[in-house]
Amino acid sequence: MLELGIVGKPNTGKTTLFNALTACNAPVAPYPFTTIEPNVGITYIRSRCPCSELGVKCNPQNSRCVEGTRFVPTRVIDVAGLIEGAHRGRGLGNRFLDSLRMAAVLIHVVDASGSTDSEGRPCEPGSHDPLQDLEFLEREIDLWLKGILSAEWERLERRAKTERVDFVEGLASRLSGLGITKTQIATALKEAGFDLEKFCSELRRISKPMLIAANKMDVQGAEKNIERLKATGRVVVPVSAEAELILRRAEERGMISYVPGASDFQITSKSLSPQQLSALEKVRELLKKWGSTGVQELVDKAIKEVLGMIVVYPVDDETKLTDKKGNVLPDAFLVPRGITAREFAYKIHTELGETFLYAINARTKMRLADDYQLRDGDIIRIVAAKGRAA
Ligand SMILES: Nc1nc2c(ncn2[C@@H]2O[C@H](COP(=O)(O)OP(=O)(O)O)[C@@H](O)[C@H]2O)c(=O)[nH]1
Ligand SMILES: [Mg+2]
Repeated sequence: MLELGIVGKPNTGKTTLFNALTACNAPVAPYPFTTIEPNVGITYIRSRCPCSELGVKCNPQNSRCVEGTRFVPTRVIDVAGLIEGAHRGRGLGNRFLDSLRMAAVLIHVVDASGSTDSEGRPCEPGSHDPLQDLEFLEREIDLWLKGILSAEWERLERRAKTERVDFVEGLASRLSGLGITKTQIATALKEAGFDLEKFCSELRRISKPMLIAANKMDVQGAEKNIERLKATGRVVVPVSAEAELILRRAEERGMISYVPGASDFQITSKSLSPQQLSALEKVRELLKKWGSTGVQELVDKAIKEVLGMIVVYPVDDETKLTDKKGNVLPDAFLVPRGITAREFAYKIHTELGETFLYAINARTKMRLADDYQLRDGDIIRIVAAKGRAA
């Protein structure tokens, strides 16, 4: 399963975001290093479920469907606060960085209100410039990669003086534990040449793409910084992790009805205290202003836009849109954009890939060309020589 990594300096709201995304409890506190071990949980990416368009009632097995919106699970990891020097082990940074090994995409949480200094200590709102936090974090990840690679890189360089050396092969074994592929290594080498620092920076950009969560948008003064963060050209999503956490907790306790990502909610309980009501109304004001808390949009963007994934629905029966047990549109798979039906078959099951014959588009009932690239929302039946399909 894909993994989203939440990174940033201490106190920007990473754990609050993690808790909102996973609606489970991890310790939150306004001082550095509250999080010692990484928290790992499951969160959901939003996608339009074909059920409403096709007028069928779905029975999701690996995902959830709420009023025509399919929520597809993905792993999320809350990495403890990183400060400058983390790659050298400062503030346990090395260990924290190591927990990013399997992350496919990174969410960098910054405190857009500027009320956290560069070491993660609370400070007067607006007194720290969040733009300063962007480059430091990218650099720490570059240097962490450099630390992992430098011995092997030097060895390859020495050998290259006397023989032909394949750098891609040489580096691949050091990087396989980081979920980094040979293609990614080759691309980074092509861009950077044989400059190790440049290579690490390219490799980070390619293998750990990042977007910015401009958190604490509810605090006065955040708005101006959000515009400045956007002006850097990075993908920036304004969020209030705290507001989303309030909503998801209230929903969990049956106080409100709220679908993650929605622009409003309904109060469903009659026994709320005046404090609870006023906290909820404050959140409602925020939703009115920003359209949503931004949190659901953030993870949707991370997976779909930044990582370039699409959602595909495999079925066994293309007329009933069911699996073998009769479940309608049972599974939603996150797969890379550009994948072919045969490659998709391998993702479902190695054997299905090996015995793949052809695939059918369940919407048109037409057989797909071998080079057809799957589209977001496609419903696909795989026909294989052995066994009958997904
Ligand atoms: N105003 C505001 N405060 C927030 C928000 N998200 C987190 N915080 C607060 O920021 C502080 C640090 O949060 P925490 O999640 O522990 O940060 P971490 O160190 O990055 O994991 C806590 O006091 C949170 O309540 C937000 O969206 N708005
Ligand atoms: Mg934390």
